[in-house]
Order: sequence, then structure tokens, then C-alpha cells
Amino acid sequence: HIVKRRLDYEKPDFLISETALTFDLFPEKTVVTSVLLVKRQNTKASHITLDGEELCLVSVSVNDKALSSDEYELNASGLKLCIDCDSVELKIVTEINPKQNTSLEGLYYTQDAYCTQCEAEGFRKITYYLDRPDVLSIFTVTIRTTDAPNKYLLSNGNLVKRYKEGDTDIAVWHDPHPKPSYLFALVAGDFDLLVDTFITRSGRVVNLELYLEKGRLQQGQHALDSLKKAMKWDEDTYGLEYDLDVYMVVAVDFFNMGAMENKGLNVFNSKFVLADAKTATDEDFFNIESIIAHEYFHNWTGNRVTCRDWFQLSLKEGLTVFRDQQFSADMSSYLSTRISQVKVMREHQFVEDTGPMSHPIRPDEVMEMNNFYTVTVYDKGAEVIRMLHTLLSAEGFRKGMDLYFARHDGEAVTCDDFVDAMATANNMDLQHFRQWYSQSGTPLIAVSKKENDLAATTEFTFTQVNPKTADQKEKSPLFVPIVAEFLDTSGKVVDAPSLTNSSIIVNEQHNSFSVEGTNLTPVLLDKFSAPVVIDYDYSIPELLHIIRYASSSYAKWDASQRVFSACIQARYAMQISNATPRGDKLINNRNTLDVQGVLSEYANVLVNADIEGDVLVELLSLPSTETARTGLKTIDPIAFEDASEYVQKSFAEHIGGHALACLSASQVATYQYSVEQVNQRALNASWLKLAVLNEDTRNAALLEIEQRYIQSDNMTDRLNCLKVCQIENIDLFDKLMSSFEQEFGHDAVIMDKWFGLHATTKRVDILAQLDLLRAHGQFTINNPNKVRALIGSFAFYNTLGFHQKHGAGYKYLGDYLLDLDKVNPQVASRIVTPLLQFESFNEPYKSLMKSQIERIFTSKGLSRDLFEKASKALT
Ligand code: BAL
Ligand code: ZN
Repeated sequence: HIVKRRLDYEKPDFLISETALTFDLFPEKTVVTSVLLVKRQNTKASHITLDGEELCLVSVSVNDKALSSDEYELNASGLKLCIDCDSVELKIVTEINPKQNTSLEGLYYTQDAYCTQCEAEGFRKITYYLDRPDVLSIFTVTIRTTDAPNKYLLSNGNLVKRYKEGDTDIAVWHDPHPKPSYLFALVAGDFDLLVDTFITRSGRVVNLELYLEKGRLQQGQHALDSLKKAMKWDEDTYGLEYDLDVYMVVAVDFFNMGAMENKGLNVFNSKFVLADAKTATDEDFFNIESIIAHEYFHNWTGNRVTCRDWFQLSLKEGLTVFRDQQFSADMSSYLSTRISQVKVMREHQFVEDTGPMSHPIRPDEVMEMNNFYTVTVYDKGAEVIRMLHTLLSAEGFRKGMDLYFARHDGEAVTCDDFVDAMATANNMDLQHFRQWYSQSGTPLIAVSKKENDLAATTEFTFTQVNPKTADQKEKSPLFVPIVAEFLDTSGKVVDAPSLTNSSIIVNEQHNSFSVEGTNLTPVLLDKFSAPVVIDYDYSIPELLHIIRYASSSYAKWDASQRVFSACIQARYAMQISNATPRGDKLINNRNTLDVQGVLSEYANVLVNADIEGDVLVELLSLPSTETARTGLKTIDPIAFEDASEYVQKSFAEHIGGHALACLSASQVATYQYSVEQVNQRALNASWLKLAVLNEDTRNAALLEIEQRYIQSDNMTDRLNCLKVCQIENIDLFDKLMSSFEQEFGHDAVIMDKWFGLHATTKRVDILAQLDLLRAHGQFTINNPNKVRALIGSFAFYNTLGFHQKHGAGYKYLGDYLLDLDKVNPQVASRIVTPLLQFESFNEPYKSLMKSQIERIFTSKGLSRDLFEKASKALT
């Protein structure tokens, strides 16, 4: 397995100006005829090497002259032949087996339909080609089938012709926009079709077409509405208009990713298209809106301007995630969307950066590109773009975007080109800022304060620590904007003229800032203005002061996470050392914190302060383990989980009585996906959970749950009921889960929720349960959604089941991954993630996890995907 390096990039020797593909579709033997107009760029080049994997070559000819097998070189990764003139027509015929293709990369056939996935390097499983993003070509695609059920024959661009020749149905598509091979798509099958139109701001009519599994037409309406909102939003916010006559979205059940932005023909995982009140949660509705928008936004940030090479992936993904985040914040609640983005960063991206897969948002070395569709490239990438937006303001950012498109429309470019456009348009030096693209790891910003009573000022010193990561030993200070405010003892925000755009710029190892006044409480990193960890020794009273008085709801939530985390760490420290707490309320020391006292005071603040419902729901939620353990290098996962449960239950004891009262008072309205209702349902779920965890109200709350589960008209409430009794009453949980299965057992998409809930249940016999669930009629190892729902949920979220003392949970995952790797390496490589983190756990967990990685590493026939991760973990 070869490692590719970013700095080894070389321009292609040849380009392909036109690509004509003809597909004769048969499930087990599809014939692909490719006619390429090849243009030589480098006159010194005498040979072209085309990428190709798992293909059966039938014939190859140059300018109509067939080559014999001694006129080309063929190996497992490609085809090399001589081209010693500036322009040739190359014709290549290959055969492929879409039905056997369980990797779901290239062209595959499932559920009576053909479908493709080419990003990043899947096109080479269809035909020999220059399968790299900087080779842009005009595609014409002919699809031929004798299979009558293939009613729809779709590809990119505009439909040129649809006709019949004898028994053969033929469709011809032409895409006028030059594109790299990763944006190619083909779909053939029978679907129900939901249609609408969108009139662009310049008055062009675009046909919108959603292709859905038969019988599911109604469930596509939300996705279609979301698409129209996204199209309008991109015109209003960035002046970007759609550029073809038709925009198609096809939903399929078997898909490795969430969705794919192929030009004019998006392919979606059906989980991110289908929704109605009865079958989808508020979260599903939210995700659909955001992913539909994300793929649509790629039409400009990704398709019109694409990446020069795959190391630049964040150029399109970080930027497009940022754009979909902006859109979601405009469509729904800013607070909850921002908090969920920050949770992704803290719970997944920070974790990735502490493990063997740590990489900068623009990686330097890659063995298998599919391994780099990561939270770092996507979500940290979006945070880097967000920092630019903060530094340049919305207006300056828009100017930069305009220049970026003016300069690069139709090109394949680099992250540097993007930053150059931002810098030039704003006349700003972004040299130091660029380091975010090349440096991995999470900066730790230690903050200390020193009061000068005489001058009545406070000096805050920021010390930037950049811990080394698995991929980089040497680090330097980054350019970090920290949005901040300072509260006086009465809760008023003091004037701080040294702030630029509300930000403190930390750009050296030590930066100091002086603020007028003493006894100040700093509110730091508001809205998570940079992907960093703030290490300031907040006392509990300071945190409660922020929760009472900070001007930003985000800051209140962040402070509340610190209150809970301090309690969890205190309890954990006590459990680990088996000591009894000394009960000193005010000392901010993990070992001596009076957890009950803090929780009681905190509950008091929540009950008595006038807090809006959408903020309250966030303040009632405990942090995840990953957030709560901040600062602890290794933990005992079981003891930590116990500590977290103890804090959760104690908090419920302090606030639970109030919870039931709030719940009963809440109104039940007919389901609508609206900001108000989403907040209300989330708040109800929090109250329900707390009321069940509180001993005094538990029985009443459980009765309420059963009733609500039966009576509710929507999946959100029902799933929330199931989640609560999953924690506290396994008998009721089992009863309701059986009823769920009876009602929805026929529906693959809905049953993923059921598999996920079972997989995260605390049971001593969880592994036997998993075996049973794998034998369920709806489960198949070939479907990534099923595998993620069952095995993924177990490995990522079932702490007690996964981290078993003698390693049975780890072995279970190891066994499964070795089987899965033969079916679908991409999915196997995602689900191995929890095992890679062994350095973060105490013994015996660490060694037991590591031994599974060693076992995987030494197994025969391992995919490039798993090999790369396992080998890095063991280095
Ligand atoms: N480009 C892969 C799927 C996505 O990020 O939209
Ligand atoms: Zn994307």
C-alpha cells in the first residue's frame, strides 16, 4: 500500500477534453464503452497511465486502431499505453459486475436499481480513466438497457434523447459543464417521482425531480421544500444561481455516505430524504434540510470550483459545511444548531486529533483517500472558514467569495487559492492564519488573571500550548480569535476597548490583555469562535455568574457544561481514589468539590432564573464523556460512566419534582416541524428524563411515558419515550420496543432507530443480543445503514457493553470488522474508530483494545482502508 504526499503533486501530462460513455446495463455483466479525446499537455510525455481497479479489459484502441496486449501494460491499479502525439481518440471497452460490487463504490446494483458512487476514487472501478479531480471533461453518457423495470435512466446534465431500439431502452445525457470523474453519476431503476419547479432570480425555470422508492412519494415533500429553500438562500446570501435545467435527487437504501453532490444528479442515502411526522424525528427533519442544502451548495463550492487534488478536500467540504451551517442557523434555532456543531467538534474532532489518525484539515499524507472524509476535514475545516468569517465580517467574507468565483470558476484549485481570494478581497494579511491548514491538533489556551487593585485593572494572560500529535511533533502558535466579554460583580458587561470585533487575538505563545476593573468574570470563546480548548480555572460561583448574566445563551450553555464536568470529574476522582469528599463548596478542585451542593445550587439557578425554553433545554443536558473528561489524559471508562450517571441522577433528585410539573403543563399539539415545537418537544424530553431519574417522581413519569408513547402522533416523542425507559425501566423498554417492531418492522429506514436503541441498551447479555439482532430479517451486513445502526452504535455509544473488563466487547467488534472488511472496507474503516483510541484509556482496557488492532493488522487480505488505520495506531 503506497503513501501519497501532498507536496508530490504534479500537473497531469494529459487532459481529457471529451468523454463519451456508453453503458450496456446487465446486473452481472455491464459493458462500459468509453471514448476519450485525450490532449497531451506535457510534450515530453510519451505514455499515459489510466487508473483502473477490478475491471475486466475487453479492448483498447487508439485512433480506431486496436492495440494488441503487448502494446499496453495492465496491472491491478491501471493501464499504461503509448501516446506520442498531442491529441488522440482513445476507445476502451471494459466489463464490470455491479451485482457483486458490495463495496458500494463505482457502479453497483442493489434492490433492482443501478447506482454509482465515484468520490473519491470510485470512477476507476467503472472504466480506465485519469481519475483525479484536476482532469475536467465534458461528459456525454448513453445508457442502454433491455430490462423493462429500469424505467428511469439518469445521468448528469440535461437529457438529450430518450428512445427505443427494438427491446433496448436508450437515454442520452449531456453535461455542458466540464467536470472531474468523481462527479459522474448514473442511476437506472424504477422509482416514484416527485416534481416541482424553481424559478431562479434571473427567471430561468429549473425542474426539480426527486426519485423515491415506490410508495414513498409523500415522504419526499420535506426534502423538496428544503431544496427550494436552499436554492433561494444561496441566491440571497451569496448571489449564486443554479446552472442546469434540471436538478435531480435519487434516494437509495444502500449508500456509504450521507449523500453525494454529482452534477445535476445527487444520490442520497434514503435516511436523509424520507420524512414524515410518524416516521422521522425532529433531528431527521433537521438533517434532511441541512444535507439537501449541503449537496446543493456544492454545485458552486465543489462542482463549479473543484479541488486540484484530494489533499485539498477541505477546500470544498469545509467551505460547504460552513455554508450549510449558516443556512441551518437561518432556518432554525441558532443556539441549538451551534451547540450541536460544537458537540461534533468536542466529541469527535478533538478525539480524532488525540489519536493515531490526527491530521491537518489539509492532510499531507494519504494511503486511502476514503479515510480522510473526516470530522477534521469537514467540521474543523468549517470552523476554520468560520474564523475567517469572524475576522473579515459577513461583508468581507462575501467579497472574498465573489473574488474566489471570479478567479476560479471552472477550475480545480487549492486551499491556498481560497485564502488568497479572501486576503486580496479584504486587503488583509492572512499569512499566519494559513497555518490552520497545515497544523493538526487542538490548541490549548491557558488563561490566567492578575488584578492590579491600584490601577483597578485586570490583566489576562493567554498562553497557547500546541500539544504534539501522532502526525506532527513540531508545532507553533496559531492565529486564534477568541470572542470574549467580561462581567462585573453585578453581571454587567464592562467596556473592553482592546477587543477587535469582540475578539481577543491570541497569536503568540503568550498574549496579555488588560481590562478596566477588578473582580471580573471572563466569558471566553463565545459561540466557539475557534476550535480550541480554553483552560481557565473557573470557580463554580463564576460559572453560575455566567449562567445568570452572560449576554450570550451559548456562553451560558458552555458554562453549564463546565459545572457538570467539574461534578463528574470530582465524583470520578473520588471513585478512583475511593476517598470521601471533604465537602468544601468553593474550592474548585476536583477532589474536594461538594457535588451535591453544586448541583443543588445549579438546579436552584435554573428553576428561579427567567430562562427561555430553548436555552433551558440546553442547560438541563449533561456533557458527553468526551467533553466531561477534558483535561484527563486517560480514564477508566466504566468508572467514568458511573460518575456521569451519579451526577445525572443527583441532578434529577434536585430538579426532578419541578420536572414533572413542567411536563404536565406542556401542551400537546398536532405535529409540525417548527422551531417552537421542536424546542417544546426537546424540553419535554429533558423533563421526562429527569422525572424518571428522580425517585419520587419515577413511577408517575413512567406512566406518563407509556401513555405518551401510545398516544403520540410523531416519532420524536415516541423515540424520546423509548430512550428514557431504556435508561431506567428495561421491562417497559422491551414492551414498547416490541410494539415498535410490530408497527414498523416492514420499514428498513425506521428500523435503524430500533437497531440503534437495542445496540445501546445496558444489558449484561448485550453481545448475545447483538447476535440475535444480526439474525433479524431487516439486518444485512451489506447495508451500511444497518451496520452503522447496530454495530456502530454499540461500539461508539454503548460504554458498558463495549468496554467490558475482559475485552469481550472489543473482540466482538474485531471479529465483526474482519468480516465486514471483505464486504465493505469503507464502512469497516469508519467503525474501527472507537478501537483506535486505546491510548485514552487505563489498563486493562488499553491493552485489550490494542490487541484487537494488532489482530486486525496481522490478518490476511486486509483492505487498504483498515490497513492504514491499524498501522498508524500501532506506530
Ligand atoms: N462529497 C461527499 C459527500 C459530501 O460531502 O457532500
Ligand atoms: Zn460535502
